Amino acid sequence: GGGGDAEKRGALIVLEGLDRSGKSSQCRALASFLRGRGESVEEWRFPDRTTAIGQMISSYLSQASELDDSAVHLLFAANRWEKRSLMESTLRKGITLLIDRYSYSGVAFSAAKGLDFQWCRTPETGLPAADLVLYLDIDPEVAASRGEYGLERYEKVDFQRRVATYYQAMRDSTWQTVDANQSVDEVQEALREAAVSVIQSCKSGAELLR
Ligand code: T5A
Ligand code: NA
Repeated sequence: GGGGDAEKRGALIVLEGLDRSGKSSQCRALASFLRGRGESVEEWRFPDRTTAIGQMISSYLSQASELDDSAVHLLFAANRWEKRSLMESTLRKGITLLIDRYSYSGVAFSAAKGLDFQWCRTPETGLPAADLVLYLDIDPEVAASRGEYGLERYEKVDFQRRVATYYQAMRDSTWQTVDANQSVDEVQEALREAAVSVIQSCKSGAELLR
């Protein structure tokens, strides 16, 4: 470390979890908490439904169209690759990215459909690596009781259980698991310290952009 760029680098923080685990709500709250502390933060999400690829994915998820399982897997990955250079330049400006779902969703959901786990990981290789993964751990039955569950393609309890096993297979030292069966405020409290700490280490150049 020691270079000016390393000192300015923002952190790549990812929120992951089963459908309805509370990722989007927590992302919003965490971003506003961090901004209140003077941090520069952008909130992103995948799939990014605003691009041409994202619109194909969105139509597939809402069950308005059918696609081959492998083809849709590659579209989800391509939707991250089309954002790669913007992700990297944003981090290099010292802006922290809070991302609602990332490659872990890509792998866990496709593997749960029966695609080969290693094959699923291949197109994710080379994307910017997360500095911190906040995994919102929820009982699929609790998730199913939350608002609007069941409208999208993957929102079925048995399927979500399989997704959870693939998430567990991807855990590494960047992961922090939070009990997402708790109230919105309790979950938020549990996320803050880890986020503040990783932003500090990225600023000090302790974590270099891989
Ligand atoms: N997918 C995604 C892939 O297959 N491959 C990929 O590469 C990627 C990136 C869409 C689907 O795509 C799959 C995974 C998904 O199946 P999405 O657009 O992120 O992904 O899905 P959304 O529908 O936007 O989000 P989720 O359904 O996952 O919900 P969240 O964001 O986890 O939950 P949130 O915050 O919207 O909350 C859901 C409801 O619960 C309430 C909220 O008020 C809301 O009503 N709630 C709580 N209630 C009680 N206690 C709490 N602690 C609560 N927290 C939230
Ligand atoms: Na969401």
